[in-house]
Amino acid sequence: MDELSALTRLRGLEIETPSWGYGNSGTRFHVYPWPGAARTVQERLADAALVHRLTGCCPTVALHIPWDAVDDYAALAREAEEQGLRIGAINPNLFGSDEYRLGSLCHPDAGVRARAVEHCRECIAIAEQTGSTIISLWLADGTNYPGQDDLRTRYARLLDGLQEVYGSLQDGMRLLVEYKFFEPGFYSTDLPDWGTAALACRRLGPQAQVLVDTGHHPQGTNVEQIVALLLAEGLLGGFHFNNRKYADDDLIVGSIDPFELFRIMREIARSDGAEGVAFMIDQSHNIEGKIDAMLQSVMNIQTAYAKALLVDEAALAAAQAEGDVLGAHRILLAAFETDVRPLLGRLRSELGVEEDPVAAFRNGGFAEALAQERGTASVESAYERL
Ligand code: LRH
Ligand code: MN
Repeated sequence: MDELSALTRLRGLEIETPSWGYGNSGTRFHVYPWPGAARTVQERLADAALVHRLTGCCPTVALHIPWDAVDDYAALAREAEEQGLRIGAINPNLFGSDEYRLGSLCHPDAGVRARAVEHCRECIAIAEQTGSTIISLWLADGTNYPGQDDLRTRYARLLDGLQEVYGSLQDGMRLLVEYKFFEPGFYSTDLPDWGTAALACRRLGPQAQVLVDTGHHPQGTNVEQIVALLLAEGLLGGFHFNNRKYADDDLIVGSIDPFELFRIMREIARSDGAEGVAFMIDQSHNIEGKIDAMLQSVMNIQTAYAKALLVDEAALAAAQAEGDVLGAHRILLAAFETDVRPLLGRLRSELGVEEDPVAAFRNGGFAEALAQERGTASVESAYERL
């Protein structure tokens, strides 16, 4: 499409940032505290609001419960609003307590399953108070050894549990079902792939859709083909954007394979029916600054989308129809190799933000001010808690 139409589409791209991406997160080996990193939900909201002020396209922040638990969620939503932000997806946490050792919705014990459903219902009630319309559900459920549990029985528990959660959704709310092929389950995972998530969503109903976390696939997976299929089926609810070289590395989106991100965003750019797809980031920044990492992530998504919007679709369709294999591929490459910085510069000047939000952050003294104000909070890693 032409630049003007691309600009219109780019103006409509809103990216949700994760509250947990602003805090000190690390690996099981160590958590390297970052000076000025957010320590409370209020500081995480303030950082998300800063990212929105510097990009003009991140008006919502996702919460994770209980990491972001407060007494008054309506008040929290008002605090966010005062900073030009809205509360976005509510993420239940069905992996962070001892009783989930053998799973949550798929746990052998009915009492644990019931409490897991209850936690999801609490998150639905929170969404009502924050005005959120998305419940974003990922299950760590799985097994570590063959024979540990019955795979078909766990699948039946999964469907029953999801059905109970789905039944508690309010009108206008969506349940996004996130899959992941392994970890922390190292033999089986109860929601391992797009197929299982899609089957479950079809059984649940129209308010259930699949969430594609770009780091949750086996090596070599054609993620854009999964996206194309889910779009065709009306089952693509949203993304958790990040990048990886090996496993679920949760690195800055587009930092390892920008061509893959371009191919994914092209499936969005070329298709109608992408309305309602939630573009959310899900990353943990272990050794780098949190806010400029988030800003770079937003820029990488905008860059991939801008390039994808510039694909000459008519010429591509003609080359594909003629079976001109290399010709078709080169048309895609031409868009990917287009320098879209001038186009994004126009977008950002229209949005009233700096041409380079990362430079604006770094040259604006924000990091120093936050480090001054908040200091450096150290966090123990899993191993260090031993
Ligand atoms: C699981 C996951 C999920 C979250 C968590 C922070 O790997 O992608 O989306 O709840 O990361
Ligand atoms: Mn995720």
